Amino acid sequence: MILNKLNRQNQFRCGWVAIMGPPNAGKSTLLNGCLGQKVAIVTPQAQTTRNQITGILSDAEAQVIFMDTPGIHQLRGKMNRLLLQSAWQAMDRADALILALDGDMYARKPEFLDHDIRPILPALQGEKRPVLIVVNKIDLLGDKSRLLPVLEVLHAAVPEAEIFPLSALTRDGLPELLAFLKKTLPEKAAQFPDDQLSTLPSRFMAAELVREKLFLSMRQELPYFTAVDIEHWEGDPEKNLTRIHAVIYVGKASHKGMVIGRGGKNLKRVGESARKEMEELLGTKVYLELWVKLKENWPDDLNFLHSLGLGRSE
Ligand SMILES: Nc1nc2c(ncn2[C@@H]2O[C@H](COP(=O)(O)OP(=O)(O)OP(=O)(O)O)[C@@H](O)[C@H]2O)c(=O)[nH]1
Ligand SMILES: [Mg+2]
Repeated sequence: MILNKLNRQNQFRCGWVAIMGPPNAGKSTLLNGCLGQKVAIVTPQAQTTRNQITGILSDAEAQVIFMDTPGIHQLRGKMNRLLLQSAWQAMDRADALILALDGDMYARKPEFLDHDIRPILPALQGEKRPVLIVVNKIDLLGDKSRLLPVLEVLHAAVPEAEIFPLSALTRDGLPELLAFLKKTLPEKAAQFPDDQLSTLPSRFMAAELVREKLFLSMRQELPYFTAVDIEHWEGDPEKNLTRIHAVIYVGKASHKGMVIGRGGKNLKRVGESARKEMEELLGTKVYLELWVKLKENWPDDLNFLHSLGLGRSE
């Protein structure tokens, strides 16, 4: 009997965890923080993530397969529909759910909280699976007591949820979240080898890095109207080199010059910083060529969006 109980306690646990929430809450930062490595791109602009991004955390006790998702919002258009679709698909297959929220913002502007959680709340209320609410960015809060009204509203809205105030960026509070999460996952054998960090191909990650650098180099709305695809990928093991040709698609002719920048300056900057991170990712030297191409109104072209993997889930 005692032995039986001990065995049960030592059972390996494995499951899928969807990280959902409004745009810019820090979902991708939370994924990277949990893994201790960068898998998802992060920028200060909302609506950075466009795909379901898996990140796998394995240790001796459990394997947690996180799914980072696009922010849930109420915007229209074909692309936004696909973004929402992949967020809801992640929720469907998850064993546990994380709702990530920007705690700092709601402490300052409580009136936004209701608006931002409204599209997600009905899906969480009465949920049988474990629900964890991450109240993120607490490192930005001087006076932590300002969070109390936010926590009260959240507790009243989803009483069965476990609430974790934390900072995904500094990782303060992450160990508690992970410990709780692991305990709640189903008893099951690992689904992936323990050294696998993601299910995403390097090709996709390389394209994402270019997109991240575009977001970071252009502060306006423009990056929303860019997409990146890898046209050519060739490894040269003898030279320990990877040759990558990436295409940056813009939806309007006027955007082309803005991406390229005066004298090609912006494109060069994007290329240099993306290349450096690709070298870290691949462990080889990278020769990166970037092209900017016009594809009129690509955010409304469903075939093109599908070819970028939008709306697809693991
Ligand atoms: N200070 C602080 N900033 C954070 C924290 N978490 C995320 N951020 C910042 O918030 C911004 C958005 O972070 P992301 O991780 O891209 O947010 P997201 O929810 O994935 O956003 P979308 O993919 O656009 O929906 C970035 O500038 C992050 O550096 C945190 O704990 N503390
Ligand atoms: Mg994101």
